[in-house]
Amino acid sequence: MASHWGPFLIDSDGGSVRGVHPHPADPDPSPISGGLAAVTRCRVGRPAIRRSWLEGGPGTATERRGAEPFVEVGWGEALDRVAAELARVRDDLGTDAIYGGSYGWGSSGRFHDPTTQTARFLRLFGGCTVSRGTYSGAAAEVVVPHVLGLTYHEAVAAQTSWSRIAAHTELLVSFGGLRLSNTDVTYGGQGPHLTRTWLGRAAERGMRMVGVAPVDDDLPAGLARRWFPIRPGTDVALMCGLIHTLVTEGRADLTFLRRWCVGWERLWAYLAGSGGEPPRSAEWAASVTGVGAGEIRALARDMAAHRTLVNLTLSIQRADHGEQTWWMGIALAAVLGQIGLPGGGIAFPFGAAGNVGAGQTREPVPGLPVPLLPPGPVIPVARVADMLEHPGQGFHADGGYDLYPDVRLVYWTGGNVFHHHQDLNRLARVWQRPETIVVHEPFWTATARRADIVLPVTTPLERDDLGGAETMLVAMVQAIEPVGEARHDHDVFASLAHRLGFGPAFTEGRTAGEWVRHLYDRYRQANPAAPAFDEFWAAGSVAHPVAPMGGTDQVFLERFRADPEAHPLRTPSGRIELWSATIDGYGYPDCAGHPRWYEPFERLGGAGADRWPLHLVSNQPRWRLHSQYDHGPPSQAAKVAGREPVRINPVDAAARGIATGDVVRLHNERGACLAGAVVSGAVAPGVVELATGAWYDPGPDGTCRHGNPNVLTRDKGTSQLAQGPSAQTCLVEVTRFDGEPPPVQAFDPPELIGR
Ligand SMILES: Nc1nc2c(c(=O)[nH]1)N[C@H]1C(S)=C(S)[C@@H](COP(=O)(O)OP(=O)(O)OC[C@H]3O[C@@H](n4cnc5c(=O)[nH]c(N)nc54)[C@H](O)[C@@H]3O)O[C@H]1N2
Ligand SMILES: Nc1nc2c(c(=O)[nH]1)N[C@H]1C(S)=C(S)[C@@H](COP(=O)(O)OP(=O)(O)OC[C@H]3O[C@@H](n4cnc5c(=O)[nH]c(N)nc54)[C@H](O)[C@@H]3O)O[C@H]1N2
Ligand SMILES: [Mo]
Repeated sequence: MASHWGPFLIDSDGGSVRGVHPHPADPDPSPISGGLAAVTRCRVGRPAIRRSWLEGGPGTATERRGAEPFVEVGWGEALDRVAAELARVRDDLGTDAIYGGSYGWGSSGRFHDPTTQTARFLRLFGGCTVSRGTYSGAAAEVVVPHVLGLTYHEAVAAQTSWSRIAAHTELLVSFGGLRLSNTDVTYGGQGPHLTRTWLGRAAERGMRMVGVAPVDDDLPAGLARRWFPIRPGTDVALMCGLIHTLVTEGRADLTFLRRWCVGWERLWAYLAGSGGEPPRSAEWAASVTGVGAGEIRALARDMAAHRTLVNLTLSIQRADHGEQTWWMGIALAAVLGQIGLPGGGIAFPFGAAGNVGAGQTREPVPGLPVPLLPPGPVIPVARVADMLEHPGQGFHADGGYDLYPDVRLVYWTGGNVFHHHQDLNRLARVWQRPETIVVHEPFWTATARRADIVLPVTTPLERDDLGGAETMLVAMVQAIEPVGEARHDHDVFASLAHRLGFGPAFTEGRTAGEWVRHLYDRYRQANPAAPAFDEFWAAGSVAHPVAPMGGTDQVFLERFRADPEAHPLRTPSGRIELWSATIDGYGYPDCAGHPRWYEPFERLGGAGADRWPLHLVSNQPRWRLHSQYDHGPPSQAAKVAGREPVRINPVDAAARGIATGDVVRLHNERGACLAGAVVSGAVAPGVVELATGAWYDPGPDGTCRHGNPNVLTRDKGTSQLAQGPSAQTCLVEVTRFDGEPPPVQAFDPPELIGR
């Protein structure tokens, strides 16, 4: 079986999972697979319709979403009602009134991927309002093309190979650490896990690591490593201090800055302190970051004296003004002058996904074809609540200006917006505005519970599919019967398409099983050495001929460095843009023409810290993928007092009378949640760490009883440039919860009325 967290073998009795075993080709399997033992639990058994919607029609008592019972109906009735409602909204209000942005990871599998299925269906239907970008890398996705002239995905595929890092890098300075557990996962399909092996080889040869991060175990244990704790959200200030030191001490590579970059003079004028601004020196950086000025200078010297790779993870851009961390990080590498040299320069986002540095493109296994997007509104993905709240209001993004559409119908598959979006109390309010919300889900997630119509769908264990990863193609052979009345997303859309008059266009006359064979045959046309389908299916997987990008031994921006005239970047200047006339021309107050420090809306030592003295880091969970299989054994084993664990430094815990195992309350002006305390020196003083994805479980006063951090985060765009999520900018207070804590009800199904 293939998954976002790697290949594994599944042992089943046809109805349930008996065991999940590591794949023989995987040297470092992920614990996440263990969650699949719970695949039959918390399932949506039958199509279900919210009672008031069923009785009163679209728009009835929408404030009761998530609070009232569902009526279970047959598939025929559910599909008739969904098709009629789609047609009503399209015909009366137009397709802009349907939001099909539907962000989420769903499950891997080339054919059954719910995002692709939904896009094909809604585009053939006539279109809808969609979203662009990701919660993962929204700011990076917009900055990288402006600065390096590559799309974000081109740049990630072109990253320096691990083999080159292992052979050449002397010092790896990583902003956001290099969290091995995060490399368990790659969107769309992870192959065997090799990051630990590569890091080990690099360390054996003598590579040292510096992890700039609020959490110590963001760096793998057992290697030559140094933890550089920093106040969260202040990386740009540290980068400024490093650059300032390099320049004033004569260690900057001015030749590189002049020949390979544009805009250095303007950036330096800012950093040196002009127009009444302070010089962005090591002393200034120390006052912002909490790191000593001497340490900053020592790190700058170390970086200049060695083959140094500057790595940027995604967490540092998922914050207020997140665009700046990546832009200034590229500037720092440019000042060091090692961009394009083996093992030196700039890298991203190692430590945020398992396939970075694999030196190969994603296996070209064809997926379900998606027709062109009909014209219609496109919103930055994390602006969904703004859209629902402010129809007709204008918004800026990357030089464009548009109006939010008036959305009346929301169609969601493969995502859990009531885990992933910021400020869930606000989302719950604006979620009342649409007239109809349709969700396809295997499980009774917080999002499914807040729908009007829930259609139960299968998981990958209940269907045949093709799994593509870097080095292997996996036969995802159905392991168990569909649970309850679950159907495949594809079959649901095929039935709807037939009702709406475009069935043959959607299915092209193929069943799901026939599509899987058809896609394999197309793969085989491109890879003639691959065996026939039946042979592949029986073998379970094939190692496939990989399509190397510049060889498996590539160096990021090597050709550009070798000859910038012959191989210019696709930026307006052909160089690395430390000054972007394009961005400057947008005239944004919150994103200038060169990277710079902006005060975030809150931070330790800055705004808000007098009221909320702790910084909340909501990072990725080790024991699950986001909210998926939170009810499964590995995630449940990590819970403390039945709640999501929150780690707090011993100093902060002592000041609050908190001990490991206590139930605690995290709160700020946006919301509150309970969690289970773990006192640990692995988090810096002033920092608390609560991973994302605990199933949202608000009590009567809105406090999440289970520990979803997004009741605390603010729903604000990074800046007008990218409008990405700023989840990592978040201050809180933590107090011990005394008395009898309320029970967690996240995993109890909603009240269901049979019919
Ligand atoms: N505070 C804070 N919030 C964050 C982040 C953070 O760092 N801090 N990180 C953000 C990031 S980077 C991301 S990517 C998002 C992740 O947010 P999501 O991608 O929304 O999270 P998942 O839990 O993976 O949700 C996938 C859902 O799809 C369902 N599903 C699985 N397979 C199928 C299928 O075949 N069909 C259908 N219809 N459904 C299926 C699963 O049951 C699950 O409910 O969270 C974001 N939120
Ligand atoms: N096991 C597992 N792996 C995953 C996922 C999962 O759900 N489970 N999700 C995947 C997804 S969708 C994505 S997008 C990637 C995300 O990749 P990232 O965004 O890079 O990962 P995070 O875990 O959010 O953050 C990594 C570390 O950055 C540190 N950090 C937070 N704020 C700051 C800051 O302001 N400055 C500095 N210097 N460090 C900071 C935190 O201590 C945190 O542990 O991970 C992927 N990997
Ligand atoms: Mo992500």
